[in-house]
Amino acid sequence: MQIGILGVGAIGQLLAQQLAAAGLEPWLLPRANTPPLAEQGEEQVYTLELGDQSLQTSFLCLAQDSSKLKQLDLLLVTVKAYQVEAALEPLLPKLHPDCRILLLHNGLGPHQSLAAKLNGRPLSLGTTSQAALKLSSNHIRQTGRGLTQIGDLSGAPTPEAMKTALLNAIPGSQWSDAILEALWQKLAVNAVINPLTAIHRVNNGALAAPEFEGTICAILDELLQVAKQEGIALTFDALHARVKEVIRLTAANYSSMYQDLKHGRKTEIDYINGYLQQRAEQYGLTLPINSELVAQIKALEPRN
Ligand code: KPL
Repeated sequence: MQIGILGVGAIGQLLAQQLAAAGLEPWLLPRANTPPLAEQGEEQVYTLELGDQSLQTSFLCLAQDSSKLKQLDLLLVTVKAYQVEAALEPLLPKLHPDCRILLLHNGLGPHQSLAAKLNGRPLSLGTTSQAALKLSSNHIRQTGRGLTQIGDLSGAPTPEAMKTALLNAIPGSQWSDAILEALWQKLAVNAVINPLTAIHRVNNGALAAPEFEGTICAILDELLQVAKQEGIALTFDALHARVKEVIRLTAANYSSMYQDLKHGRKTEIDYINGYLQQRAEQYGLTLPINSELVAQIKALEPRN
């Protein structure tokens, strides 16, 4: 089975290392217009720091027009939500029609905008709370272990051998037959933690303070109104408990949105609270709290 990884950021590199450790030899595909680390067909050494261990692995880096793209059985897409369409679309005609796409990003949205372009190609979705920090273009440190959930959305189901290979390789991973529900739960976690930590410039743990409780409940109430319209079965108590648990488990972390703003990068707000806002409009709902958070984050994003 040949796996490709589109996007060689922290999560892309982490998964590449985990797949390689399980003997799967994935190929790496940097996004177009990012400088390739190696010429097409060349191997490049990547480093993973895990605790006091340092692991070096060589990966084959493919160019965007490599004939090897046709050999892929699975393309794992690990770029940011707002990069998915632009990164994936030019590659689709170069992939074998049976090559499965697996999207792994924070937030929701690209699976809907891509649907018409996939022409029946199998699509799977996933979410991970593993965490890694990019120290340089080919060097990461794993900063958190966590749950990875993967499931099928459309097209042919994932073959058993591929499922087993992925679940064996990725620590803490599980198959989800209701992947959209799992992604909405993660959406709830991100809709609370990401904008609040970025606006108040605090770590995740600071949100345990009583002053945030009202806002947290209001964000979740609004999310539940939209989820209900979408036919996604979620309950307030379960979501609230999950959000509180993630705040506790990742207390020392700074959210990805906090870090994006700190480094002058665009955020994934359009695919998190903005996604809720956009879906709400379809149903004639208004989401005052989520819309306010979107506006505040947009005001903090770099202009261009
Ligand atoms: O996914 C995250 C993020 O920062 O994007 C959480 C779970 C909030 C951890 O920081």
